[in-house]
Amino acid sequence: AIASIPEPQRAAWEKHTVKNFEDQDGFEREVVRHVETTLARSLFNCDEKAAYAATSLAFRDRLITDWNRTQQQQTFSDTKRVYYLSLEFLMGRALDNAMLNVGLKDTAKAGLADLGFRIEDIITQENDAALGNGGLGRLAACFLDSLASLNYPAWGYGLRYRYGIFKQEIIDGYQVEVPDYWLDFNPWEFPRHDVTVDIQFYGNVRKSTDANGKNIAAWEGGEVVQAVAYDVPIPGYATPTTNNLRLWSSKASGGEFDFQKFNNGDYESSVADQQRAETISAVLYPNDNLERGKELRLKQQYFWVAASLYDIVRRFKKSKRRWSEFPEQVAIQLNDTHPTLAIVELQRILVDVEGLPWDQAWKIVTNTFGYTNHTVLPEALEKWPVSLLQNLLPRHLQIIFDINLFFLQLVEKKFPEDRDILRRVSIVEESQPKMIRMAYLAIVGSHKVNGVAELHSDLIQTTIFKDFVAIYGPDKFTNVTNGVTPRRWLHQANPRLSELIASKCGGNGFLTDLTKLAKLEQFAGDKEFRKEWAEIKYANKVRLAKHIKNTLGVTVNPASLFDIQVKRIHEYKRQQMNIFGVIHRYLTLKKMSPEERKKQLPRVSIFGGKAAPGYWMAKQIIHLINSVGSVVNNDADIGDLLKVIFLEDYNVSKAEIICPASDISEHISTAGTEASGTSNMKFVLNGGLIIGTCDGANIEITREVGESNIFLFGNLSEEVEDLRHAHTYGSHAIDSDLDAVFQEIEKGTFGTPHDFGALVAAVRQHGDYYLVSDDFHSYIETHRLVDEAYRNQDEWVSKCITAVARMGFFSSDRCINEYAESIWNVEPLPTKE
Ligand code: RUG
Repeated sequence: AIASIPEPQRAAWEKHTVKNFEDQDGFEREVVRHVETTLARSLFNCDEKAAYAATSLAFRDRLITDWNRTQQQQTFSDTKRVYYLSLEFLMGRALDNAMLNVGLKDTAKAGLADLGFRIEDIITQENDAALGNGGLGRLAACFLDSLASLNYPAWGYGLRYRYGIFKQEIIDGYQVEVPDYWLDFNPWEFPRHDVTVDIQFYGNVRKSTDANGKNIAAWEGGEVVQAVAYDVPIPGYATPTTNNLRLWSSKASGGEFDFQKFNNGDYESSVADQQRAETISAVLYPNDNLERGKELRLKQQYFWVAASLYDIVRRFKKSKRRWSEFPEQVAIQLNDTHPTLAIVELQRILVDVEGLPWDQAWKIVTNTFGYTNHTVLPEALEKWPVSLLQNLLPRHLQIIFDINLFFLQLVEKKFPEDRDILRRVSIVEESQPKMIRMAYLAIVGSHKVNGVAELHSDLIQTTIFKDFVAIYGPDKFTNVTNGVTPRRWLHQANPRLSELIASKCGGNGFLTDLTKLAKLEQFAGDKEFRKEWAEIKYANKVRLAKHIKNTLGVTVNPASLFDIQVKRIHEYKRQQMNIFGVIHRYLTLKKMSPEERKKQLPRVSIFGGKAAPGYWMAKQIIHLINSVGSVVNNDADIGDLLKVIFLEDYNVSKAEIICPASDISEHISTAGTEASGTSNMKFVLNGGLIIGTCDGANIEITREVGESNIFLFGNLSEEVEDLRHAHTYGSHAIDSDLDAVFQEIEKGTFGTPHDFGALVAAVRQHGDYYLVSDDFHSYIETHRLVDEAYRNQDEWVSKCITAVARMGFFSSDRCINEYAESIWNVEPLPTKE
């Protein structure tokens, strides 16, 4: 135990306690101090990187004092805490966010200018913390922001990957992956070398009985790897509450390397163990909505889950409460099935280590966990081979079998006549090889299961988890529609729009209560206001046009309609349909006379997103987009009427430039496939309209903003099954416009036709699983309506203003309050100054 300072000496501490800077002078003093001492530089060799470092350290110092205070108060008050377990946290940059949250960005801007720097140049020095793939990881980051801003006592737990999501380069139109080593300088983390946990793998289980005849299981042998904690402070907006994100890094246990081997000259194998241990947290798996069943991935999951639970249990034990009170002190949310082993690990700790009876332990476990499902796509549902678990985590496999046994007994009692249900719901899939179904384990071990948008939550209850609704009743299942943080996605990304909104909504209050945006609606008809609004949109488009020019060398006209689709590249998200639509537009323009062309609305079609390195079809889509771009962008007949842009290396900091610059953004997944989507919310919040299918959160966005302020098209999720059936068993006629597009591709207009053969064949010959042909006509038709609507700028801008005014529901604050009330049962605990 760490002793605190005795009473008589406390006065000295209090006298010297760190005082935060509050003004420009104080800020500059801190920057110069860090440059001259921490960084050992001076005014003669302070470059932008050093100025970034010193600015970050100055703000970090501020956060740390708040963070200490928050943690102390949370510990003393002994209230319930939330632990958010996520294998991904897509945080983006921290400095800008920290400056805005403590309300000192203007101070820093003036201070940096005084010291010879432009704040924009300093902010952009920072590497993105890109510890995630896409929506799931970014949602976790938005949640951390809301938890702190709403003063909830909460910690995030994740892995400290040395390499985040790869950097994407486009070379000759193809995606090339480059490693993202982001830790060369990271002032936002604190290594806690005193907080380490030994994590065991492999080995075997010895069973025995004690003097009272009680069964005992001991997990013995195997190898041990050390988990070292790295803490990242998470500041709330306009509150001193600063929460903690704890990321685990792996390290060989028992010293750096084997000295014996080293001294014998066996240098290579002396470091081998160390390297093997460090591999666990080395790299983020770059798959989005796809699981690949690799052993290292399972190792990552257990390593992170075991370290986190050890930490949580240790903290609970300090309170000296009874075990039955654990769920009153601890709520653990599983972000997808990736942390599902936490359920098994807690049961193991309670039964094997703490000696609780199985049933008592299981009650504690199920009352502690909540599980969020993020997908219904079969290829994304996690399953692990029994043989892999047997080898890596032998005791956990036994516990899973026991959990399953007791669960199936319950099912049998409830449905004695239905033999087939046991096979359907068993956690162990009786396949070859046998598999553990992680989603089923997560449901059985949690007290609440939620989907992330209304349609998605309905779908999980009526399709993939239908039997579980019958077993547990509907109350175990609920919906919490996703949201985004307006701090980063409006205030930080679009400062001018944020300021304009504040001027009409009675100040910055909308940033902490987004429903206050409603006041904007009355200005939708105000000419002067619309003019200011349109000017800001134009300036944001100019900013993106500059980025395009600087990175790709292509000139785009900011007066064109900017049509943007940025997200992971996936067949279900249908970027292929978008690019087929672009080709259709190109062909239509080509057929027109020069006079006719002059009447057309110029458009820039912008794409961005990464393909999983092993996802060949997604990579073909990227190639087609780039190939179409190089033809269209150089066609003198077309000029500014159509440009096709593929933005390299889409990430959080680029999204902050892209979202404010859209006129229309595309959210066009096959109905029923996109669980929610969150960029749809970001784009509307930034004053762009969307074209989308009736899928995920698009449906609720429509309900909120009104059907006249969104462009919906395509088949509904209820229709998908029948259409797929018809493709497989009937004759599948391809839409005639789409067929013309395919013929043009096959003529070689966009390069070797063979390169794109698979994309065409997927629709024509292989059943068109994603219904591109079925939706193509209404997609094209709806784009025509977009063009038409955009011509009337007054009305268009009115629509945008109205839509923003009605977006109050989509704040991640609303979302977190719903989780707190209906799943976690936790209360805010504001940090006192
Ligand atoms: O694909 C989903 C998105 O629809 C959703 O908005 C996001 C956050 O809930 O999660 C995404 N997701 C789902 N990412 N990975 C998965 C499956 O593991």
